[in-house]
Amino acid sequence: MSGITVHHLQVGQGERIPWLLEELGVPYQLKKHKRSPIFSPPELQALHPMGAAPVIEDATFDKENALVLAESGAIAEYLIHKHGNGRLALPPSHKDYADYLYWFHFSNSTLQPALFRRALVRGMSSGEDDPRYKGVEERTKRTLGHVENRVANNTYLAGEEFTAADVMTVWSFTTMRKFEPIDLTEYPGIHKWIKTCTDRPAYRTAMQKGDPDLNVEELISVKGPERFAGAFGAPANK
Ligand SMILES: N[C@@H](CCC(=O)N[C@@H](CS)C(=O)NCC(=O)O)C(=O)O
Repeated sequence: MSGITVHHLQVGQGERIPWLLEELGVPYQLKKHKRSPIFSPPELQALHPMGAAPVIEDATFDKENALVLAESGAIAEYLIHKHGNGRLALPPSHKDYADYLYWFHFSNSTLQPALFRRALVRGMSSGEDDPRYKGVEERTKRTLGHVENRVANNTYLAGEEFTAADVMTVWSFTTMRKFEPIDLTEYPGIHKWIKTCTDRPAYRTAMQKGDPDLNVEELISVKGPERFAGAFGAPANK
């Protein structure tokens, strides 16, 4: 083994990592895995105790003992600092450093859990009038409104510079909508921001390599893509 290998479970958040590497201009090998039928296939589960993607193997510094790293935020920081000279991160001296940190972490710490929670509670509830669903819906709208407010007033999440915070977050409004729909009619700022980010050649190249069967124009449309076959979250009584 040599260099960096990215394990990507197709139609999933691992798309962030090839995108980041394309932006950084760092070479990598891409190993694509298919969902089986929803969760990771056995060969991907065997790579890391959590059995989830993305996972990278990095044999750059030790060919005999490749580093194995999971968790997209950790992978992004590792690649930026070990291979990317700190590009796409803002340094502590930057005026927007705190905003960069906040939005980088917001993606996996608040936004993704909010979307998953809504999907799961929808599946458990009797319908959209169910008080359990209404509670999480209110919370999710607050979360989405927070993102909307940010990108309606700034070109990118960290401010005026495109950063890894955008790479971490865009998928929640593109491919993730195959699992949990979000109609962007109410969020014109988010729609404009995802279009700006996904117009980048590095995004297009990464998606073409990792998920050539996904239609990017559908992913970035206002209404969003068709749902993934077998996605959870349909009301239990339907
Ligand atoms: N917080 C983790 C989440 C990883 C995760 O749940 N990945 C999903 C892909 S979207 C996965 O591997 N699902 C299949 C499984 O858990 O078996 C990260 O950001 O890397």
